Amino acid sequence: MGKIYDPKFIRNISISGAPNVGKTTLAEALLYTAGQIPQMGSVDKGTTIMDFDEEEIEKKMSLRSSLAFVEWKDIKINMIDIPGIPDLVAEVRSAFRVTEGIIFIVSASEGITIDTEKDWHFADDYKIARVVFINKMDSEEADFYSVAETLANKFKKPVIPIELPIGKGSDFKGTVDLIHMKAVYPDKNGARLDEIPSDMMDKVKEYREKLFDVVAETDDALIEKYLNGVELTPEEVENGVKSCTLNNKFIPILCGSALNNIGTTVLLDTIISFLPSPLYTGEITGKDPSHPEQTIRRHPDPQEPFSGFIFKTRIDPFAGKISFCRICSGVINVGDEIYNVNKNTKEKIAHLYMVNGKNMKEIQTLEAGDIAVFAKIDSLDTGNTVTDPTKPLLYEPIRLPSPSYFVAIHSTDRKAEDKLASVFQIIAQEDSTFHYGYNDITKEMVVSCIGEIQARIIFDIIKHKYKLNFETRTPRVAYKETITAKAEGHYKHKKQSGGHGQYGEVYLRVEPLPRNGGFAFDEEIFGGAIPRNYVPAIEKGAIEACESGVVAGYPVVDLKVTVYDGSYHEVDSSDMSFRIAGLHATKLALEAAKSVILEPIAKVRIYIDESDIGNVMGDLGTRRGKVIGMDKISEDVTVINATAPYSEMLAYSPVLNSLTSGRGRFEMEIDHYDILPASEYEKAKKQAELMKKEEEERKNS
Ligand SMILES: Nc1nc2c(ncn2[C@@H]2O[C@H](COP(=O)(O)OP(=O)(O)OP(=O)(O)O)[C@@H](O)[C@H]2O)c(=O)[nH]1
Ligand SMILES: [Mg+2]
Repeated sequence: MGKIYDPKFIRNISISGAPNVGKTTLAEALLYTAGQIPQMGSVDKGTTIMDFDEEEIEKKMSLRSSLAFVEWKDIKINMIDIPGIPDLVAEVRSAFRVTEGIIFIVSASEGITIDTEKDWHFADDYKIARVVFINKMDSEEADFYSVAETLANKFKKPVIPIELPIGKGSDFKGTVDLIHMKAVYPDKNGARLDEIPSDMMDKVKEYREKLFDVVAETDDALIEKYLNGVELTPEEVENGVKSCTLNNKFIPILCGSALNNIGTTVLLDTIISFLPSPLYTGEITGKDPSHPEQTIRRHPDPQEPFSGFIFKTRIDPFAGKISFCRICSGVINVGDEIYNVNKNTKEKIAHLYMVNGKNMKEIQTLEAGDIAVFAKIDSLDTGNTVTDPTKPLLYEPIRLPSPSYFVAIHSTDRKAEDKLASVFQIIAQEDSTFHYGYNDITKEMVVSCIGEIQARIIFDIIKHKYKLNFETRTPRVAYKETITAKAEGHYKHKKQSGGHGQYGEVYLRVEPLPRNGGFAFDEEIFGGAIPRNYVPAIEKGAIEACESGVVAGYPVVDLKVTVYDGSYHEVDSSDMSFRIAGLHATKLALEAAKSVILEPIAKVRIYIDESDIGNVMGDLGTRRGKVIGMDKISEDVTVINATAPYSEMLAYSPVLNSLTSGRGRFEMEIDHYDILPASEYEKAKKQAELMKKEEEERKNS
């Protein structure tokens, strides 16, 4: 049976930062320092707790978030190691959603990158307390002071060191604790305290002053003492740093080398002392599912009714579906029944686990503030709220950007194609930013996600793990056709071939409907020219005619077909005859009704720096984009709201990257259809021909 931790003895921490800065290695060092594992594994050898997936071991990088925990001075620290690849934004947002603190890792040799900034802004959005850990101090290119300076200047809140490195590169030995004024060296018992090297005293004085300036601000009594030149005590500084960090007003910088396990004991102490517990963060609000306008409040209190939030799903080849649940309130026990509020289903908890990477340990009970793991409960999906069946409430789902990268999937192997859909389903459960669907117009499977790197990772997994082969290409555009004028069509279907003949005559009218009007059908037949029972067959024929239009063969939409006259034969008329007459009469009417091609228009949101507005707007103009408005959503970020033809935006990702030096991102979704300019007709017709050819090849294969 696992130990049960009171919420005030829990810390939930995200380990975040740009790719390759050492997040997984740091998690490994923390697990080792806290005694959770007997020796440190290595990313390069594929032996870490957090990067356990075959593909991660092969690529030597994290591809999804992993959870593990340590106990440090009686406090349980749940750590989520987030992959650095910027496309995997769902991993960042889901981890931030369920952790009260972040260890932000920055490389001492590479400094801040655009990816660091993006995650930092997410953390600001979620208002999460954080500490910075400047890693890789053992690297020869390490430059702690320059990185610390950039951090201090880059962000609005004070970001100031609370420790300084002793040496760097191969001489990096330990750190100076600026609060307690001690040198801290790694030791077989964790850490050894010593006097500060005398040659560092100038730097120490300089940085202690920076720290004191901020800390003194927290308290009037401290300001007075400080201004009168009275030295603040270590306790006063510590309390000041603690209160500022807990309340996210100040961000302390620490440093070390994850690889050599230097700086980890101070980091663990900092996590438990300065980062908030679930109890500290307190109230969580949700909505009453029956009255969404009403807010329900829960607290990380074991006495309250159970509620939890599923923030992550993993599909394990052996254990099946694994659901990670942040317990927001109450207690969960094996044998309890829980209610999935999103799905309206009840589930019995047969097993409950705590996990360390891939290792799952069965437990009986967990309390509010902790992270529980359920296995094999199919109805649970990421973003679902689970509660005590008698006390439901709904927590807000994880806010995720819409996809901006689209790829069509092609396979010449029919069996592989069927299997692909089921593999996509698994992947979509694990990654909420991955979507897929079959487009009936373009006759292709289209996958959408945040970016090209994410797509490539997913495709590699499918090829290696599921052994499925397929090709990818830019998706086709789902053009449609419509009419721009009223017109009439007449067709008499008459055949005499032994026995019963075939007879049906139809007069009909087509007229345009407003955009999104779809297809409408009506009849105005007088005097029984066509018996009523044949009208549905005529409608069927008209619908069939609209499946492929007369300009390039795309489906025809936004029109009304009205049958107003015709004739029939007592013996030879049938549903089939009238269907054929309806089909041809409609085709003839479409020919006369000035048919045009429609193209999908996307609503686009482009997030950029103010300085890139000119470039981005100029480029949008060349893509037939129309700017609707602009919003400055923060000090650094401006959003351009625009519409643009979907076809022009399919390969926009790399363009935006180069226009904004990697800072920009965009989201889009198809909003409406508009008439395709004549200059683009050739493209649409060529695509239609290709589709036809491919369809024939498929039929013959
Ligand atoms: N010199 C040095 N190398 C380090 C240190 N920490 C990690 N590394 C190396 O940096 C590389 C990346 O380490 P990871 O721990 O996988 O980095 P990560 O941030 O988890 O990377 P992603 O999850 O893929 O974004 C590996 O080769 C590590 O051995 C460090 O403190 N010093
Ligand atoms: Mg990693």
